[in-house]
Amino acid sequence: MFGSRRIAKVLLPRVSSRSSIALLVQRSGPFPSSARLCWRAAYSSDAATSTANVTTNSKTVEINGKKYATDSWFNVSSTVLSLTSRKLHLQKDHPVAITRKIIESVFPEPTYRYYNEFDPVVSTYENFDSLGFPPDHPGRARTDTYYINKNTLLRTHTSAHEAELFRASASGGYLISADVYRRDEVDRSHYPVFHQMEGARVWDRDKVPGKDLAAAVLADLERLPKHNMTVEDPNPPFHPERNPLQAGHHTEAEAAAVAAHLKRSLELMVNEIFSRAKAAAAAANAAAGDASPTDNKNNEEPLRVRWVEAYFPFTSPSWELEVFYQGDWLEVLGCGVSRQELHAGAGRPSQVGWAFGIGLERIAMLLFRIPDIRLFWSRDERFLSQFRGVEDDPSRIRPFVPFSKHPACYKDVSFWLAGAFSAAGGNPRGGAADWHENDLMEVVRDAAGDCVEDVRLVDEFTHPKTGRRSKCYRINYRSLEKTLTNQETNEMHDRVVRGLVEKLGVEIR
Ligand code: FA5
Ligand code: MG
Repeated sequence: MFGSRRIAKVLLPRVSSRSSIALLVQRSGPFPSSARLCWRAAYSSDAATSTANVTTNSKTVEINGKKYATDSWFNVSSTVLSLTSRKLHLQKDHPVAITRKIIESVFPEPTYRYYNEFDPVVSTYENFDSLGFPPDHPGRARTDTYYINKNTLLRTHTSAHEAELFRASASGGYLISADVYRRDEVDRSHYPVFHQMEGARVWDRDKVPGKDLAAAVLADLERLPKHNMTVEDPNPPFHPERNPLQAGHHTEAEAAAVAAHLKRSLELMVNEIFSRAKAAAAAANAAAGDASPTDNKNNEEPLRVRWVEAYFPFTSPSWELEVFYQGDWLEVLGCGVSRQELHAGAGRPSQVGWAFGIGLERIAMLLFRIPDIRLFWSRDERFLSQFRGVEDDPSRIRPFVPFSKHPACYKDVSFWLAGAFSAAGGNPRGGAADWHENDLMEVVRDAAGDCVEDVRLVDEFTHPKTGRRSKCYRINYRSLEKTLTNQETNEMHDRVVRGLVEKLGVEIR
């Protein structure tokens, strides 16, 4: 019954349920409330789970030494809870921390202040409302976000601290580095916990010389270093429909000046990262006695970077920066001119500025050529030793050398969706539309942890008579650290199957 049914044809491309905060805004319609009813808690309410810093029981959860009351919204697995204490961005010589330090060097003190210790537990107000997310925004769904209780969650992005820092107004700019949490798919570039760096720069229109904001911003732009990287930027600084400036708040000259300062600042950051990546590859080649320094074998692709228009509820106009990497455009950050409502709401209506949010793992993967996001969580010396001494001396950065590629073993699981998910289940909403793949991903992560490389939907079927729906997922088991035995893989797969039955109520085919 739990057999590994193999289906050769991969039927559907994978679509991330949440590839970005920006994307989500474009989906409309209220969050399907039935999804809430379908969730069964990912932890046993009786059995207290305990790790170094985390304890849960049916009523409270302790995270980083603080206790929080849980309620029916609680959906954080013990695996994810156990990661809240890791703080990779603060771990000396960890690639995430090294990447943070390099980015900080491009945004120097005292103009920028660094905040690296904010607690991951925030209110729904901080994470969503303070940033202008509408009440029915899909990002608030329990299928996408880890809730402690109805009003408290694990932050999904570092922007959760924006309003607080705008209010404090302690410096001309800031950087926040922190762990962020999203229920998401399982593959080599997605992990339920990753690290973001948020940056912002503000000017006070009442305090700049002659109250000429645009001139002050342009003068600061002039003081920034220049770079000779080619950047594709085909769109105008703002567009009335697609990417409007904030009429009534900013003149065209002001919006254009802030946008130019923002883009140059971020281009300098990308240039810094890629210059270091290039130097690292050249040094590795030289050490391997590989041809002359002019041999560009591993860097044959010239760096390509482009700006694309984007949407965030808390910036306008907005952009994403993409880098051409391994044959495709990879989004590395989102940014824009901060919405004036945020400054006003923080009691600083005369402030104007920009903000950005970047994924540190994504940048670290480019910088060190780290092929799998799970590696960042490894405590294996063969991983960690490759970065030792680099934080204090970034000239020692070298491309990561994979220590092994252990064999993969995939197993399929086929099941009928539970009544509430199934068209035959009498759900007036059509049921199956409320099936959330992220719930399955969470069960898999909980049962098999980092031994799962990816999970893919390989078959779907609707029974022509009963309307019952079935799905088949292929789970690819591969440890980064050792060769899994058949028995280990089978045991993990059995745990996955049991978890799907117990937590999602599916019926195994
Ligand atoms: C945000 O999170 C916004 N808060 C960014 C922002 C800040 C915009 C300030 C404007 C002003 P987004 O969801 O696109 O946006 O994520 C930002 C970056 O985080 C992405 O560009 C990417 O580099 C990284 N990221 C997002 N999801 C993942 C993921 N699942 N795994 C790894 N990195 C991710
Ligand atoms: Mg995005």
